[in-house]
Amino acid sequence: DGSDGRRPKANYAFWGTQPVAQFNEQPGSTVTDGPIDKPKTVADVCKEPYGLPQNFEWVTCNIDSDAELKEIYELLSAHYVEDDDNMFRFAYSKEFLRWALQPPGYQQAWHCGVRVAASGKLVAFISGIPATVRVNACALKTVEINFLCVHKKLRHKRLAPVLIKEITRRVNLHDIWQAVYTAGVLLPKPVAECQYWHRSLNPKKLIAVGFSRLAPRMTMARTLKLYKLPEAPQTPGLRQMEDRDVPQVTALLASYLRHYLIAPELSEEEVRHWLAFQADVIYSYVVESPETGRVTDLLSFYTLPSSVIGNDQYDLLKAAYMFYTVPGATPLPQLMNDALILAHSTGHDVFNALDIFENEKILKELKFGIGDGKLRYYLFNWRVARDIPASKVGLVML
Ligand code: NHW
Repeated sequence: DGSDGRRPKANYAFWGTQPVAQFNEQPGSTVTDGPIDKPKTVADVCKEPYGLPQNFEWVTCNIDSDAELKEIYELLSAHYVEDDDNMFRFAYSKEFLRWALQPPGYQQAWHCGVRVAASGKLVAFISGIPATVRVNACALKTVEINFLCVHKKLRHKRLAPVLIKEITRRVNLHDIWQAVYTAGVLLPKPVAECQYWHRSLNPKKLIAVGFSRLAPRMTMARTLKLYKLPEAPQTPGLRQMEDRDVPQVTALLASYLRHYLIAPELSEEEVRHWLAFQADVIYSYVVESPETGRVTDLLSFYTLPSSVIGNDQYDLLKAAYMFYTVPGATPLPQLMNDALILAHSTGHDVFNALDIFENEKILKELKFGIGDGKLRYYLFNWRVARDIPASKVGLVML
């Protein structure tokens, strides 16, 4: 679309009209954090859905219905995010989508699809979930927008702006005026820019599918040895998180996330939802002190496989992504090493992490290699006085 992904495009026909920070804003002209639009009320919000091109219609998807969940799953499996070389495509599982789309307080109206009227085929989707996100000193009632997807045959027809405006309308009807989202692409204007890092767990498969290459002067045998991990975690007292841990984990997370400039504020109910162990979706562990019985640390990662496009040996790459991890009594490198061990022993091929939290300092020693993908964080209708460095980002989006 004219953007090399590193430099802004000359013109953003849609984003130039939206209440988001623009690239051409004078540096230093922004004094304080605050909304971009003039204040509005629910009464100001249009009660009718946006117009769609002929032959298309809006649908509110019911995630509880296996059939409707399957339609979203199939749309995303075939048409969602691919890497720059089109070798891999995110393959969120149905169980994962249910977890991601139904946190406490979720609104069905924010699971928004577009169908072809005649056939009923689902051809586009966008979602929002409620979240309280603190940005600097302000706790914002927001939605997190995710899973924006348009069928490949309907690309570049300006359908995405219609989806974005419609979800905005549906969210505004609930008196919510701010949103948070992440994307690999460069849009006006990131609040933070983060870097992906990857740690090989199953180097042989990663090389076979073209995810990584044998390093110069390295044999396969030496590579396997380099990345080899113990069978079991090393931290005494580390175990799967259980429901009874929720109050302590909520407090532990809250006190940790205070150190970051953008971070969620999570209720006990939300912690219960986001961190309940669910194999192949979300893996969560705590360290329980053998002396006091108190929970001192948290470690978690989620499973997001990618389809391997056009490889006849493998069709799925199983990736683990770092979620919320809190070093309390255990040093972060040790906790993260246990995360690698657990991700490996649960069948993941690679462990991905961003340079957010304190990760930057420890990724190299844990044998992560820098990726070629960036992830940008964006705020809708909220201006910040200063960009946030990756090391001050404390929010993970799925
Ligand atoms: S990022 C993943 C987005 N999805 C994918 O990459 C899947 C594969 N690609 C597609 O399906 C996580 C299409 O290419 C999409 C664009 C649908 C991406 N975010 O319809 P047109 C999220 O889900 C702009 C925002 O012709 P298309 C976060 C683009 O710059 N905008 O393009 C989602 C251009 O605008 P411009 C994006 O290729 C956050 C316009 O779309 C974008 O057929 C959404 C072109 O539209 C992206 N990832 O469809 C915002 N990619 O100004 C939420 C492209 O440059 C905002 N564009 O002319 C908050 C709303 C709630 C507020 C509540 C208060």
